[in-house]
Amino acid sequence: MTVSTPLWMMGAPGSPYTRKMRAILRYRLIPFRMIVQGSEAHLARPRPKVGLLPTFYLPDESGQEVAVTDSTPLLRRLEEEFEGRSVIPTDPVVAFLDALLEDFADEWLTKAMFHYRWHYRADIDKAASILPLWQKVDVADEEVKPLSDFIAKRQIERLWVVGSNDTTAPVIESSYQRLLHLFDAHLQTQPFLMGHRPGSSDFGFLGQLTCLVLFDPTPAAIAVETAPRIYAWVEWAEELSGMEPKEEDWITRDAIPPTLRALLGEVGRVYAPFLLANAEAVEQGAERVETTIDDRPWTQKPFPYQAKCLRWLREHHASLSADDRARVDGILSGTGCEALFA
Ligand SMILES: N[C@@H](CCC(=O)N[C@@H](CS)C(=O)NCC(=O)O)C(=O)O
Repeated sequence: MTVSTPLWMMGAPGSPYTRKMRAILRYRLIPFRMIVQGSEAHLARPRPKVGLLPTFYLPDESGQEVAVTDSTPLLRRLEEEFEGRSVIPTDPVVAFLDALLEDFADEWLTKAMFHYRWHYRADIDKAASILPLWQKVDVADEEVKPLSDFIAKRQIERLWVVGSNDTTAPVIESSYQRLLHLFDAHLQTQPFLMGHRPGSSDFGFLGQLTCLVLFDPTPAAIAVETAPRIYAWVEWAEELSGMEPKEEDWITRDAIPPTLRALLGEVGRVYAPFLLANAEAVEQGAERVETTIDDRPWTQKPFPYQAKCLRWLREHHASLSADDRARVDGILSGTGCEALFA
């Protein structure tokens, strides 16, 4: 069913996936209307199966408006519905690397995002005081206070979902710091992960980094001190409506930048072992994921959605032609990511 514009989206500025999708709509010049959670416009619309931010309202096969979530399939549906300014690289080999890095941002970098927002006092206080005002700004202070307390309590209780705890904090924090360094090195030679035009992975990174680098004080201070270029990138890349992308702007399979392979090395170092241990725990119905990541202990509740992420990545890998798969495997060899597809 073709969608009509403007697209309607419910989201919030504090949500990394909202920022990811909003930046894609802006870059792709797709007209949209954004509404906030809890507003009249939101309450009048259908509810998704799982209430997540952002939620899009799109027609189903019969033309009926339904609520749809999950940025990864959503942005791919928009590719089918709207032509031009694609965020999926044309070469299937490059598109695979893009999908892998997008998944890493959505599912691993978000651990840092959620961890930093709800772990240290300064970040908790800032988020608790501002997040409720993003639902409605014209309210008296006494009305905000209970909402602040409610949101902070609920989110801190949910830290286990992403695997942030005292055991895993050092792994998450050092991965974030390495990532800043590696991404900064990459950006010194080209403006996007995917070359001179952005891919879905760029928007995945962007979404999480709007929180980490622009909003939450602890990770933002680290970024501004060690990688000011990334701060500049995030503010700039949120609004790419004026760019004129060309086919030759994508990186090519024959010249994968060493700095991109170094980033894939971070994916292999932390995210690959996590995905494998998590999928095994989910499969065995285990109470906990207990593994070693980056030579340090890792423990968290199993996360069924992320077992699906591994399955999707494997299906994508298997769907490549034999030639393309061999090229991908060659690029991933030695990064640690190859373990995902062994
Ligand atoms: N995989 C989803 C994740 C979306 C998601 O987890 N959104 C968060 C906020 S950024 C959420 O709505 N969490 C539940 C809640 O806050 O109630 C996507 O890519 O859109």
